Amino acid sequence: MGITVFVVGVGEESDISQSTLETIAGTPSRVFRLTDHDFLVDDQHPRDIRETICNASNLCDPHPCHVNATCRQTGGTFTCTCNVGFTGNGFTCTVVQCPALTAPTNGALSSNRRQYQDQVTFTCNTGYNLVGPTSVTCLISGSWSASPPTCNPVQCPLLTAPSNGAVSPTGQISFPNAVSFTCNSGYVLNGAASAMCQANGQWSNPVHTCTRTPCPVLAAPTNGARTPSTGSNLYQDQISFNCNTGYVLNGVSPLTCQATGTWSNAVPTCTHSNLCSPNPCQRQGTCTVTGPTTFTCTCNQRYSGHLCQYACEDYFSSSEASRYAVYDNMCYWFSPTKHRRSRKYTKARADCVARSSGRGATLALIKDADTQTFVEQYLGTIVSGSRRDYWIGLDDRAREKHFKWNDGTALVYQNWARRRPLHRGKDCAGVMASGKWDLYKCRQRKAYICQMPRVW
Ligand SMILES: [Ca+2]
Repeated sequence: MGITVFVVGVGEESDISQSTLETIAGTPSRVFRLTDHDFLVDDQHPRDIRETICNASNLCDPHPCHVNATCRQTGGTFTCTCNVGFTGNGFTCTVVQCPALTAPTNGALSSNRRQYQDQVTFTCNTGYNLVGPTSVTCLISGSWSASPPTCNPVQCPLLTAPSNGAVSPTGQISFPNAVSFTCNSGYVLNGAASAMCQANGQWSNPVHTCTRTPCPVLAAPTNGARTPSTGSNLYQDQISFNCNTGYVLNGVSPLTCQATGTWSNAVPTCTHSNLCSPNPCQRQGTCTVTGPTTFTCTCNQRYSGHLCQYACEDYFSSSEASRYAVYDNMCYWFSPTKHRRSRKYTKARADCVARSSGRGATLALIKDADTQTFVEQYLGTIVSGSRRDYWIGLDDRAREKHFKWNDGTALVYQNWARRRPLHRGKDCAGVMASGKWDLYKCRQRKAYICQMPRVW
């Protein structure tokens, strides 16, 4: 139910302006300015006012409300209500507005409109995906129907680093970023060094492979060969070289293909060897070249040493040279059996030592059955007829019945002719023609067997 208000003011005409009165009344037709009291009492005017206001058939015509408001008459009154989309008291209505929108980063808005029922749509730039609502509407409440979306960059598939290489940076990469491919030292990349994550979510280049750095192909040296004969020229490969017989290798072998793509050294050369000319081997030994600076001598029997420089006969005069034999890399010399060449035990031992010029000669040491067999066999070839005994390097002069070999070692292997040697005044051992041992007085004169190292 509307309320009709009447106001009567008395005062100077300048106290209140016509426009203020019209604002209060809502329309000029309801404002009446009277000049004096008589007007109010006697005149037709009051009756006109009452009829105009109270008997009006349509209070909403002319429209007394705001242009964006609706007037409703109820009995003798009317009400003003702002239209939908406007807010106010009906005499003053302002439009409903939502907050201003800004375009999402890497995207755009369809318009900047933001009044009630306005719809704004969003789009994202190429390479960006819209996450959220594609459009929002301004509600009667003055808020948008939803939060605006964001534009997220398109992501490319995860990349796996190539074998023997790396991809950088790692992890999820999105448009419009790029990655670079590198290979470990010694490897080269086959293809592009980088790839970009494109707007369509695809990489601009595939991941390439890292293969071993190649070195130049090497040929075999003249008068030589390489192993392997072909190929094998990638990082860490090795090639070895050798020369034909009679040639020596000058340089390094094998060569290794390095990370830099170069060989560790120059290819070696094969040059004719002169190591065996003139023949460095003595006593007609055979010379064979075995390397750039090495050769070997193959010695004729009886000679030894790397130049065949050693011979048992060197210990002896030419007339005695036939009385030696070689066994187990030792020279054995059997002294002549003539009486004048016989020696007492100590003299015989001293003669052996003197012959070897300090090279460690002794009387023969027969420490095992094999050496015994050798001695027996040799005695069999040079002894005939009458019995001959030879001193060997065994005695118990230091302590009775405690035999020691000339080199200080104790007696282990034994080959005595008797079950127990007869010790009565006898301290020095000898070997009989039969090969069996016996014990003699050391001052007796006998032939003797010396042993000297074959090589020194
Ligand atoms: Ca004794």
